[in-house]
Amino acid sequence: MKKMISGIKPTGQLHLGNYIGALQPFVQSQEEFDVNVFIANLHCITMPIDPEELQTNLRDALRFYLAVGLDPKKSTIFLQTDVHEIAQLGFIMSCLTPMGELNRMTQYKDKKDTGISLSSGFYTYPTLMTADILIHKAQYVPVGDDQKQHVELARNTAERFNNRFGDTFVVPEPVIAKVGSRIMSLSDPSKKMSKSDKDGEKGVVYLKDTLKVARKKIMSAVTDSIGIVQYDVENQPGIANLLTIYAALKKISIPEAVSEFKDVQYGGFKKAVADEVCALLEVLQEKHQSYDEAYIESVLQEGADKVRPTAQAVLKEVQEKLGMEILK
Ligand code: AQP
Repeated sequence: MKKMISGIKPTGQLHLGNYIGALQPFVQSQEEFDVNVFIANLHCITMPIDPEELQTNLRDALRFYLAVGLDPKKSTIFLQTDVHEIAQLGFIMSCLTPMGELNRMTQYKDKKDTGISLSSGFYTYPTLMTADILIHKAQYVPVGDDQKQHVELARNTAERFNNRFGDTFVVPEPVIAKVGSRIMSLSDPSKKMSKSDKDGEKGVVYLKDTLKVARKKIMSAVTDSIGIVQYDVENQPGIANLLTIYAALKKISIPEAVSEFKDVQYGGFKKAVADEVCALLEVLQEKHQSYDEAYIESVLQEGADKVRPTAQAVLKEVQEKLGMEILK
């Protein structure tokens, strides 16, 4: 069975973009692939955090992993820091990655351009992500559109290592959802829906939003004055985004979604999107409440125990090839 690896960094509450771009594809893959998903708590601390908030966000993320349908009997779920080998391989990967490549990373450039003070951990996080992926020898990495460049970096590093030190890593491929790989902000559809969006009160539907709040956000989503529900990203980005959300949740194609709303006005269309989103949130929130602490901990324990042997073997293989080991 081919392997998949992916993670989410709960720097804030998970949102509809995370669900459509990442969580839903993970769940759809678990019948066909050996799916491994982790909670990227090291990546979380690349930006300033509040420890209490982080605790809540980590636990919520895990509950949502389970609530969306990730089944610990089929998939492996673990916390990044429970597998120490990942951080160690991360340091090795940072030594094998030219700074020029990190300087080209769009996420880094975008954050740098905001003028906020960035940690060196934020700058090197794509090299940790390289380790996150390569340590599992996974073939596929399901990600949203924004993370594709980081998977390319992992591919480059794997190829470079294999050429220089002999065949070691599987060169992974990004898997991007056909519909919904980039859900946009509801208040500014030129921007990605993002946890760190300062306009989260309007632009981001969080999986924990009350149904009333979520519905209000969808009904107030920025649209245009054209008045026809059609998929035109350039001239009607808000409507295109709502169509994408609707199609992704209903698991239909964009043309199918468009044809459902051919003669419908924006108000009616938004209501239909809000109904879909609220139906999803209602189910997820109910399940989210239903897991007790002991169960949550057992899922993480089993996940880390399952992943660790491969991680240890790969790290050892890499260190041996680099001539770093003494004890056999
Ligand atoms: N808007 C989105 N549409 C589709 N997919 C998305 N993803 C994130 N936002 C969208 C995908 O979700 C997975 C987990 O992402 P992440 O939380 O680890 O990091 P991120 O991509 O940096 O997400 P955010 O919300 O934008 O976080 P902040 O604001 O903290 O930087 C990934 O597969 C991602 O592509």
